[in-house]
Amino acid sequence: MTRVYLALGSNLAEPLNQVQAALRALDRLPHTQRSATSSFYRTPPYGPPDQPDFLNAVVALDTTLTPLALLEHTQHIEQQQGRERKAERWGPRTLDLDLLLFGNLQLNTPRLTLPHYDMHNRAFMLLPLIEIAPEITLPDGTKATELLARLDASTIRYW
Ligand code: 5RY
Ligand code: CA
Ligand code: CA
Ligand code: CA
Repeated sequence: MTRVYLALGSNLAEPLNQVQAALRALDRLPHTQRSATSSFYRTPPYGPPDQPDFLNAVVALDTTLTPLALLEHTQHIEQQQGRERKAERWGPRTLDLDLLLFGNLQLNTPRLTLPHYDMHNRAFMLLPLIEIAPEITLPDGTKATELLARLDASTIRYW
């Protein structure tokens, strides 16, 4: 059984509904239990500007699925919720599910990088992660709280 942390993001088509639907879909995954869910946060868009604020959250899952099997399931949930592949990278989306941590696994493949390649720069991932796992460390031993302390989280509010 592996503890997994999954980030949720939405900034289209009623983000609260999107994220609640995603939680129900995650609860239907085989061989997987949702063990914690962060608060829902309203965060300004990073990357391309001129898009709506995001709803961001993080959930903890306990699973016996493999990383790639879990990735397949999360991508299927994104597709079920109308995720569109647009030409513009990092445009607004109905639902984005990102694997942050999969136990202490480090993995670098074309399909999947673990830990998430940019989580150390993203307060909208670290703040909800720390809410549900205050003591969490990355596989390299770095504390998530140390990473967040270097970032500006002052623009993050509750949804
Ligand atoms: C930067 C560039 C692209 C940061 C930077 C992305 C979300 C990024 C987002 C989200 C919020 C994206 C990826 N420098 N902003 N921007 N929440 N996803 N607030 O989930 F994150 S696109
Ligand atoms: Ca289940
Ligand atoms: Ca993302
Ligand atoms: Ca993604």
